[in-house]
Amino acid sequence: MALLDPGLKDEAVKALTKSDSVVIASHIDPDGDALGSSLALALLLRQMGKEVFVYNRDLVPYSYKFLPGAELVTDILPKNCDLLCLLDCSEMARAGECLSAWKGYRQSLCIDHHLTAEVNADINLIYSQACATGELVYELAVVLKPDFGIEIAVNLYTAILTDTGSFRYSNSTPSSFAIAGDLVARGVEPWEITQQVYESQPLERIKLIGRVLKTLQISDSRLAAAVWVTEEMFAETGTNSEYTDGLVNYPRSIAGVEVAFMAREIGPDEYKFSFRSRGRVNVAELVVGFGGGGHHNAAGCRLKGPLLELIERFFSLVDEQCGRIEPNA
Ligand SMILES: [Mn+2]
Repeated sequence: MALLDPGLKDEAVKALTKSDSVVIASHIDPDGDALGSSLALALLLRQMGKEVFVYNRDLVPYSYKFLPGAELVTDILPKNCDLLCLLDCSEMARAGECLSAWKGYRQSLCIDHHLTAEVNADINLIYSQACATGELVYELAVVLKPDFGIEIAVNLYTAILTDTGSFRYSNSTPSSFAIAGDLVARGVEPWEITQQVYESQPLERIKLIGRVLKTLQISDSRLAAAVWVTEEMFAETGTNSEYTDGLVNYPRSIAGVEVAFMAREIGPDEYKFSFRSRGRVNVAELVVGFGGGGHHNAAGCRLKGPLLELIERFFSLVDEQCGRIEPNA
């Protein structure tokens, strides 16, 4: 069930083994996979005696502060290292400072599972069949340090748990479960991780959910649903964008809804859209014309314009993709 091509895996293992100093970077607004896979690799390399830096432009969200090694994350990109590893990041625009710094490192390695991967490193381990970047890091970990312990296991488990939506999404494969099983055998306590990730919500977040759900819009066809969140709502509830993780799953959970999205205000009349599909519509395709990217079932883009018009536009696109309406003559 191993995904990594043996030749490429060898190349990656060699690059990691011979490098004395390594920078590990992942996408901005990091999620459980970005952080879990980065920290797992970082701890692994530290145990191998390397100097390791974990770079992210953004802070570690509250729900992932428990991850072993979370304190290693820095928003200052170290220069002059032997190797730059970019994890779980398909677009250079989402890598923070890495794009400009890319050439400042002796070698680069990309490990990712996005459908729309546009990153070109010296070595590219890009497998969209992987449920999480954590799955690919696991395959490297069992080669680099077969007896890796609980701290690395917790990070990898969290990466896979969160990117599979707790093993509910269609990207949950036999290997997702097999790897999770191995990680549990290494000492991971599933309920402990569940509590940290999903059941330690600040009261402010529940208040924010209440505000956001009031914005619910549903298309005439009932195939698409949307919610939005504004700076004003953050101010009213004492929250920020960190608290919006997973909110888009509420509109998607409506019976019959194929695609749901959440728009988050990021500037005057400017929004970051996060799309989730139930499976029929490829939302990575839906956003690619708007400069966005992602996976079949989860994608995003940034757009300017009056919000309600943008929502209507996406409602029509979803209808078209579902083949329910004829395009206007
Ligand atoms: Mn991921």
